[in-house]
Amino acid sequence: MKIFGRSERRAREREARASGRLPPGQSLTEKYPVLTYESQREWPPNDLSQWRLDVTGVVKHSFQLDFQTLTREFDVVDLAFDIHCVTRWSKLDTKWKGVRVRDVLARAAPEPSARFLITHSTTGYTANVPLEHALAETSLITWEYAGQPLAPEHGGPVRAIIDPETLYLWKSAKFLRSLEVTAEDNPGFWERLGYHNGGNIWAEERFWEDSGLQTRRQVMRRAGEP
Ligand SMILES: Nc1nc2c(c(=O)[nH]1)N[C@H]1C(S)=C(S)[C@@H](COP(=O)(O)O)O[C@H]1N2
Ligand SMILES: [Mo]
Repeated sequence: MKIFGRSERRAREREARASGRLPPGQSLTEKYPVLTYESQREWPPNDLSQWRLDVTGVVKHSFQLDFQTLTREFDVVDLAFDIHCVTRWSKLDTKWKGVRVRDVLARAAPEPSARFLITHSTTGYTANVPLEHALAETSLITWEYAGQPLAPEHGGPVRAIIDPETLYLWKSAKFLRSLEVTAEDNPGFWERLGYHNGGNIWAEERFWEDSGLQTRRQVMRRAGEP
């Protein structure tokens, strides 16, 4: 089956670059690469009826919800946007169904001290962002990609997508388990291992070196840890 010829991919890439849609240092993929550090036996059951989300931290109302409650009590939206991985692939016009993170956070009512969101996976993976990225129009709790249930290798049954047109996709935790609102920053899984704490794709915030930091200790200090 021919999906896209190589010259066609290049033509699309040139067009995306010319129209300012392709961030610096990225190239287009027509595939959907899988980037998961967890081994398959750590993945959660691929079963929406068993899935739960905790919303916790510096909020007035912590709560837990199941999938039925999520889809019944919040607006379900269909969104299309581009995604960008720090390993230099970008994918245009990806289509998702989900509930906006900001709607779920609004129910929790963040305290005035709230400044960051840490998303947690069932596996222990975490990703940290300033709250404004969590509140972005395109930040989603999602269970459907391209009209199909989200595949386990892409983070099913439910994953987060966090401000994908501003932040590299490592900020979007697969196997979503909880949203933790915090007053202090707390570098996540890849941030502790050498990825930039910010992760802005347009500023190419890829690795510690890009922020002038060299060691994990400097990264943790910058985040407020003594
Ligand atoms: N739990 C978890 N979430 C994760 C990752 C991971 O390894 N584990 N990888 C991140 C990275 S680096 C990217 S690019 C995207 C990849 O999503 P995909 O495998 O569906 O393309 O998920 C992000 N979220
Ligand atoms: Mo990535």
